Amino acid sequence: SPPVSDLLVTGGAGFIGSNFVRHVLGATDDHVTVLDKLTYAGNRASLDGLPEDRLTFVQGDICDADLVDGLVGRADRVIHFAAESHNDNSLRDPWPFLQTNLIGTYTLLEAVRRHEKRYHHISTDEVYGDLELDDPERFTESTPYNPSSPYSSTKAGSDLLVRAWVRSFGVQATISNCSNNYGPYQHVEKFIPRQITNVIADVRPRLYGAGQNVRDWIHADDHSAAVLLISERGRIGETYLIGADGEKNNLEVVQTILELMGRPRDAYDHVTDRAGHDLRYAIDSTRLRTELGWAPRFSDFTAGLADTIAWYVDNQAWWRPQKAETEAKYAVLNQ
Ligand code: NAD
Ligand code: TDX
Repeated sequence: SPPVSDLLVTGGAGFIGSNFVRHVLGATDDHVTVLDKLTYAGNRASLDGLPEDRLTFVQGDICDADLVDGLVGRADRVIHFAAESHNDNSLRDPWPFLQTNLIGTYTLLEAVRRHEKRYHHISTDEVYGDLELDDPERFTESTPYNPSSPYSSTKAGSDLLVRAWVRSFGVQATISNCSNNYGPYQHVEKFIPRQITNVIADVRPRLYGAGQNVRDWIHADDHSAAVLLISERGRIGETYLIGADGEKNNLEVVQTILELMGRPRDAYDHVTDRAGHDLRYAIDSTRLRTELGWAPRFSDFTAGLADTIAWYVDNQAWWRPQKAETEAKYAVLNQ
């Protein structure tokens, strides 16, 4: 069996980070140290029930260079999920995005450079901008960067820092850019959990604009498996796109949620569109599939969505405390 590693996972109390920690503790014998600031988006309860002898939780900021230096020095490899992650928040107040996404990534890169540790950087397909609805091409590893929002521009900037640290300082890093994730433990500010929890609360789902915008959905557990594989076997300096051929427009997603929850398919409202709203994302994940042999396990979106709805129905204590505050933030934008 492979030697046991100590993984430093930043943002491990967030949506994708907590799914990743659960995945790693199930699929390997590795030990995980989570570094998470527990912002509004982080929740310690998302790591409940995991084996305590293999998980260490540290509450702290990735911009804290002394703290990061000590933790990176003790780890075998670093997997960086922590970020400010929500586009709508970045339109209200960009500053935390610059701080965490750019300065935080810089702080981690300096530490992995000093300690010569392998680093995997989690990013998004939003760095590539958007596609026309009828564009036959999808995003690949060579698509030029063209981000639209404060969120995606700071993620793009963080990716470019990683590339520069690889080239100029020989840092042992890989990057992945994934499409839209869904699954358990996603904050109720995001599209799918917002609509599921609205319907549970008897509030009509809210569709931005006409609902024609397309997202390429992947289950968070498929993302986790890809990240684990790349962090172990990906080629240093390479970028891998992660996607599961899951393109759907927002209207179709809302209608599917309504149908699965026993409501009429037209029981939603149109609200003010997002400023600068990207039209379509779509990922070509050929490199990841052919080079590393990854394939998604959740190929049926409707079944994955039904499981996700069941999770939000069964875990109301996890999301109820955030719901009112989240909706109050949206009310300011008339969304
Ligand atoms: P999330 O907002 O649910 O979680 C982010 C986590 O990072 C939270 O636990 C938060 O407390 C923590 N954090 C924030 N600032 C921090 C700081 N300064 N120091 C330490 N911890 C801090 O986000 P998510 O949706 O799980 O996204 C995780 C990563 O995946 C991000 O890098 C995001 O860009 C990327 N990504 C997300 C998606 C998606 O669909 N959600 C798709 C592709 C890529
Ligand atoms: O109430 C809503 N109604 C609506 O129509 C919300 C919250 C969103 N939307 C639309 C906007 C998008 O077209 O749904 C789509 C998905 O919205 P979000 O969940 O906010 O995700 P998106 O902006 O696509 O970004 C997500 O995927 C890429 C993550 O939040 C990012 O962290 C990731 O990088």
